[in-house]
Amino acid sequence: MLTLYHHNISVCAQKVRIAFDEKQLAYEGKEIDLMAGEHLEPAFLAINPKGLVPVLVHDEETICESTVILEYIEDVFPEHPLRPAAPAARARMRTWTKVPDEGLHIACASVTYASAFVHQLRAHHDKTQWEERIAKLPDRFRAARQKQILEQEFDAPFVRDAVLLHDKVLKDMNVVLGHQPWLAGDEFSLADVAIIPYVTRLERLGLDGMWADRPNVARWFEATRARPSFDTAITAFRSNAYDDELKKHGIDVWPLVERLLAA
Ligand SMILES: N[C@@H](CCC(=O)N[C@@H](CS)C(=O)NCC(=O)O)C(=O)O
Repeated sequence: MLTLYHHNISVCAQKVRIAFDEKQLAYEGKEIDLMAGEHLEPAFLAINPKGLVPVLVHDEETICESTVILEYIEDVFPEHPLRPAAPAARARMRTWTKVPDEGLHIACASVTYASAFVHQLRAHHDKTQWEERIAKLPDRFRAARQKQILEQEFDAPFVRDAVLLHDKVLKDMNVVLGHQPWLAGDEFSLADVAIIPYVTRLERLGLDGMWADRPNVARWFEATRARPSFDTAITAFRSNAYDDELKKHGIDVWPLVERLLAA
């Protein structure tokens, strides 16, 4: 029995849902309401003390961290493989799955918070409530970052670096995708699974201008959206509460992003 604790628009949860669909694995989904702070309640902290989704529970085993979950399900369910067989392609795949863990994920959270979530949090919580919420976050670096963003929005110092990191990843993707259809080579793999949610997030924030001059990224993104797993794992989980807000506020920040990229 596979149980996934997740959230509809969580990028890390999207990765795992894409893999489940590509591998034709059935699972039971338990949605954790991040906006309501359900991930910081004792019941969820008992499952993941870091207070983060996704979490996979497979029979008696609890696995946190999306990249670890992706590798775990490949190990346990090798059918419909998403890991290339050849060692070199597998190494290329892992180079991409490390990209979110080595900075892109935090950068994505920073850009999303600074452009959209900050407005949603303010709409749902007064200052005392969001201070209480931040105080509960187990990861103090994450807490400090969220606090700064709530206070300074797009002017928070690390938001610029977050935008530039996205730009660098898109640039690297454009080069690699100039000579192969998918990020690790000829086959769709965990490399693509790991990156799709981050490009989708930029698109949902109305920041697709970031690859206007990167045709290989545009072609790859179209190809990922044409796969049934995109609909099952991402589109089917669209929510007006989150997605419409992302677009509404993202459009406001596009001129700021453009300015940062031009500087
Ligand atoms: N490195 C972790 C990151 C997990 C993570 O940051 N999850 C986000 C949703 S995408 C979350 O639970 N955020 C709650 C919060 O920031 O309070 C992974 O890959 O699973």
